[in-house]
Amino acid sequence: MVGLPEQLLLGKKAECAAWKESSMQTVMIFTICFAVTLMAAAKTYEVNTAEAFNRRAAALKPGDELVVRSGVYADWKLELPCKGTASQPIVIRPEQPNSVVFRRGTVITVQGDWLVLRGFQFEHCGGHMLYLDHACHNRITDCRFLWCGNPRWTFVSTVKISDLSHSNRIDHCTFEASKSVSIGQSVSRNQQRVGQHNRIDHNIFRDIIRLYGNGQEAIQLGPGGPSDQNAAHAIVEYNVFDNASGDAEVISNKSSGNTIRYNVFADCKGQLVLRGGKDCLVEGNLSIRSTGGIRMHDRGHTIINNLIVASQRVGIVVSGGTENYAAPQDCLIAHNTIVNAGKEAIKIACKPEAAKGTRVINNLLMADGKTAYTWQKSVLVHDTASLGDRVMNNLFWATGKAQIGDEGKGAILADPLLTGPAGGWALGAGSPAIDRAVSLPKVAYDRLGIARPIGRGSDIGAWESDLSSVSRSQVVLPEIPPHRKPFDANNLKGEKLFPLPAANPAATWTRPETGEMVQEDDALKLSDTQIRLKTPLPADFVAEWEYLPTALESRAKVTFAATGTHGGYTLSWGGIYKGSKGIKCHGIITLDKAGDMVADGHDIVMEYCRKETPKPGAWYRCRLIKHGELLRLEMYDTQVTTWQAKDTVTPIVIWRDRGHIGGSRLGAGTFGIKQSGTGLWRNFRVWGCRTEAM
Ligand SMILES: [Ca+2]
Ligand SMILES: [Ca+2]
Repeated sequence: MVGLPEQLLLGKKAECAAWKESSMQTVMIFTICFAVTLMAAAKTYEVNTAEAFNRRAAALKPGDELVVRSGVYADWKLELPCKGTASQPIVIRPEQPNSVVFRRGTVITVQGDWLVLRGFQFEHCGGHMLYLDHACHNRITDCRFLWCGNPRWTFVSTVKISDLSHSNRIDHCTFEASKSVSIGQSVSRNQQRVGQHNRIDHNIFRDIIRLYGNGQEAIQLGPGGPSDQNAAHAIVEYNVFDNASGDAEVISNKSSGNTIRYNVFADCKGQLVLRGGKDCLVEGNLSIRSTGGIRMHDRGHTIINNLIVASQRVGIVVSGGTENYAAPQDCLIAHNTIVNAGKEAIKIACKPEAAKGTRVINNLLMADGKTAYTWQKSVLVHDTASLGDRVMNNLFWATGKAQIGDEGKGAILADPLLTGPAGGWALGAGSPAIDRAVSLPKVAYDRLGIARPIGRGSDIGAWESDLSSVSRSQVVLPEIPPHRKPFDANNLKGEKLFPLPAANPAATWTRPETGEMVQEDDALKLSDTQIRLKTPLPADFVAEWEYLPTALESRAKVTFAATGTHGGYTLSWGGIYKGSKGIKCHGIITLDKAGDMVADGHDIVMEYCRKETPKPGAWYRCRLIKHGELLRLEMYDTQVTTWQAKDTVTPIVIWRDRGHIGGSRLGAGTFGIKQSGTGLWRNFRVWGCRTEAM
């Protein structure tokens, strides 16, 4: 066992550290607790208010259960200071599975130990909503975190693990559409410590859409800085990252001694990144159809048995060192199988500082040269750092326009004869990879946990097996999520409802007596006024418009599915928001339903955030879809963010109205625009939804 720093034994959490520090002591404490528990039978308490929850939570004993009655609760501030034991954990759960939804400003601070928080759903909660604050041996399991996080500051973690929080487990949870970091380990104020032996396993991270240039990683193991070099011994395994595209780093590793294994990455606009820290093990992960597989910095990493398929750019990048990014040193990249990377299967960078001492051995590398971008060339190994003989005994198979590149020493140039379904391949009979690996004691198993070697020697690549041995595998990776077609609102568009020919008097805006509406060119200039469509819209529609604020202070709203002038859903944006750190954001979009805010504050920051004035002439192209329970606002063009590729659609607000907020789902109703200050509107169009699409 790795010894904990001495300071852990001081102060409030001395007890927490002591659990780990001495097994003898642990046994004694267990025995005492067990005896006490036998005397006082465990109890179950039901609560339905935050006050009752906190009052009960402060007094819970080992083995007790705290049950939250079924319901939807907003803005509960909860504290869990109680302590269970290893054999008698305290369970906090909903009355029935999935029957409790916490939303918006709900915050749970766990300071206790041996607690199990199970089966809750969190919707639109903000950053740091679940905080493990000097808490140990807790389990967060079977919870769903939907649309949580802080879009104003994407670096904030939804689930935050503090520096003195050890041996916690977060498992079988779903993180969907997170707006900032989903799970993050933080450090102490002096940047030196990071929590140890935490395990993040069997979770799903799904549909995370990038809102900003940085932050919003699915998992961040340490925030970077001096703590990089401290051992966290985190284990991240059996997680699925499905369209987890919040940051170029799907997992950002910034601490040492971590194990990241048996995860599946599919369709992510990013990759697994060892950004800082040393001595990490990256084993048996599967990456498919993502931007990249693995990128690495710093020293002593072991990257083995990974399968990287159809990565748009690079399979594995051994980065060059810079002032802030340590050059890789003494790493082992072995027994990986990389198929059809669009650019390099393995790229070894040299600038500004070249990787040193890194070995690239027994990898199976093949490509057919079909790249995602016409300007790309597929090269199997591009060794700009001149590792030379340290690239050895790899199998290369380049067909079509692909090139072998720097083959190093002892290369085998032959078709590996992969067989079986894509992603579940094995080496076919007579494969030149069989038994041809040089012996590496560090790689005692293959990617499915089968002991190497079978036969006369280990096989090159990630498998030590033929098809028959797959059934004996010790490791069962999560299923690869199917590739989903991007949502396309054009497929929903049916009959055009607005604008209709001028002869149709129903297709006009109404304005209140006091309103001012001036037509300038093809745009409506609205100043401190509101207008409304004369005809209500159907329950399902697609609306598009373009908008230009004339000042940062300008605010605008669209309200739809309203009854006359009342209720409805309202999307608001514009104005100035000043965050806790004094950061000014402009153009923040929020959604409410019948006056009840859906999200914690704000949903999204538009491009002119942190700028002094709106861009003159920068029209924001918006598209609103209301279809069944789906509400979706898209921004369409380069004005949304500076980092977006041209002409991409960015979904800004996606919400499924399941009736948890503001009563049951709203149907047909009026559509109105409200302008505070001055803004320009143009090209307003509405379609009904095609019935066959419904
Ligand atoms: Ca990042
Ligand atoms: Ca073999």
